[in-house]
Amino acid sequence: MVLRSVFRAVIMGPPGSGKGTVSDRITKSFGLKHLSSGDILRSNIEAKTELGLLLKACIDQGQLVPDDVISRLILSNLRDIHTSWLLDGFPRTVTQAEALDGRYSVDVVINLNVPFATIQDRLTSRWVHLGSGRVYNTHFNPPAVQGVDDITGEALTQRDDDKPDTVARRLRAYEHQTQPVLEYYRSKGVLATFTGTETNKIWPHVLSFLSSRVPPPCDGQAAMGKA
Ligand code: G5P
Ligand code: MG
Repeated sequence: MVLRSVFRAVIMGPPGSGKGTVSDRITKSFGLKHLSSGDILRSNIEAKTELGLLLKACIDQGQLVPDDVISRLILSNLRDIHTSWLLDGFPRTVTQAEALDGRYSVDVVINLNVPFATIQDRLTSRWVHLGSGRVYNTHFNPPAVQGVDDITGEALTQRDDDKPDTVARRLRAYEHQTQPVLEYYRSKGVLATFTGTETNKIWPHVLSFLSSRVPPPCDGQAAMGKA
């Protein structure tokens, strides 16, 4: 039996920088399992779990949820994944990064460095499919039929935290609480920053960077390249 190493990646960037969009392309190209902290929280809200009800106000106001709660939630999800993974939206504070470090060593951190000025417009025209986390945008990547998910045919919704005031608060939280995490990973030598205003221009650089680093998936099925 040939044993292959597990590859562990994190994707970071301000709200609306394209983490979900790029994660989807990475998943299709490299077969990494995508875990988004925001998607997990939103599915708890949708399912009206105790945790979801407790955290909804916090998320709707554009504030980060408590470190211990999100760290426990993500680490318990990771425990069930035995293949290569990509974490999106976690860690978001140095405390969370230390909690992750205590359990796993991260191979690369992809940082999408998109200017704040580019972001506001993107979020107000975003539509999401709650079940899968698939993201659309009325200008950038519209669904085939307006308001409907391409794959399932289910209705798309807009996120409660995509209102302009809330987006401004999320950007402030990013600046004060999340940017220090970039320094944390830079000092560990795993940070790779990709700067730009368009995902389609950033993506080829991410693709080529990961192509030389991600080991082939165990079943060898995931196609490399086009997403
Ligand atoms: P989330 O869900 O992690 P954010 O704020 O980090 O939310 P968000 O909003 O999900 O990030 P994104 O994933 O970076 O953004 O971006 P995206 O969805 O791919 O793209 C945004 C839009 O732009 C889409 O409509 C897309 O189609 C479009 N787009 C992409 N590229 C382009 C382009 O080139 N051009 C154009 N025109 N459009 C483009 O977290 C939500 C909340 O959960 C809590 C917090 O309250 C947080 O605010 N939370 C945590 N709290 C504490 N700790 C954690 N670790 C937490 N994680 C989540
Ligand atoms: Mg996202």
